[in-house]
Amino acid sequence: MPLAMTKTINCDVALLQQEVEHIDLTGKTAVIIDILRATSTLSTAFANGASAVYPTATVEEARALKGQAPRLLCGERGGEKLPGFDLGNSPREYGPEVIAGRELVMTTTNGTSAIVASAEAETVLMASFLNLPAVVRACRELGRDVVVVCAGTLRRFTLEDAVCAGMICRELTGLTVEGAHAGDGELSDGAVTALSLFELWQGRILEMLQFSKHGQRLVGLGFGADLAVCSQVGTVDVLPVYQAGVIRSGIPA
Ligand code: 3SL
Ligand code: MG
Repeated sequence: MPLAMTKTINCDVALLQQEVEHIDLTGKTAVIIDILRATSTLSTAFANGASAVYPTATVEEARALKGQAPRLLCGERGGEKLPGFDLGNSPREYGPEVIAGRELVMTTTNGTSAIVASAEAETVLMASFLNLPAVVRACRELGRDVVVVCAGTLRRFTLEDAVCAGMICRELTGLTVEGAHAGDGELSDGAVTALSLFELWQGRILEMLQFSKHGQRLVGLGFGADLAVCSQVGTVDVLPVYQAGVIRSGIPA
């Protein structure tokens, strides 16, 4: 549907997940982003046939949930797989031979806590570059105001989440920084900041991930190949949705 025919959507961006406690998410669509690497890994897991993912903020909660069913225990702390876990947080571990038809419990340092913290929104979607077009399409169809929540890293701003947030704002509203306040939809200062960073790195997503602090850290940990995977735009058509403690693919009817 052309943008002109859609309802006006206001876009807000929380550049850090800790901002969420100051934002009223009631009646809105929340879009959670942790490009490196939780939401990129979630997009991959659903594209490869995961049936459900239970995100938890803590390792203890994850271990308790794993005990309730034959689920794969997944996630990381400090970027590394935890002792006794089945999988870490690299999208390259989530192939169809491992994931198809399985339920997962997942805990990551920043991504899963951002998901849980946004639960009061009307709809909570998980976005990465990989599934960005599917998320934008869903936001348009839902027609509600959007709050994009950047997970950040250990309460600090991260470049990669903000650039993806800016790309979502651009795709959703069609607005540029120059004309940010000239359109129908309202953009918050967070959204304009994200849009500026997207304009700076547009067409250079892999380069941006390699430039980012967390990208460099992952390279140091031996996960450099994950950057190329996470930099791809629109390669999977999945829509992970968080509701009542579990993420499933697609908005429930
Ligand atoms: O913080 C997170 O949620 C993770 O995605 C971080 S890491 O890329 O696995 O280090
Ligand atoms: Mg991150």
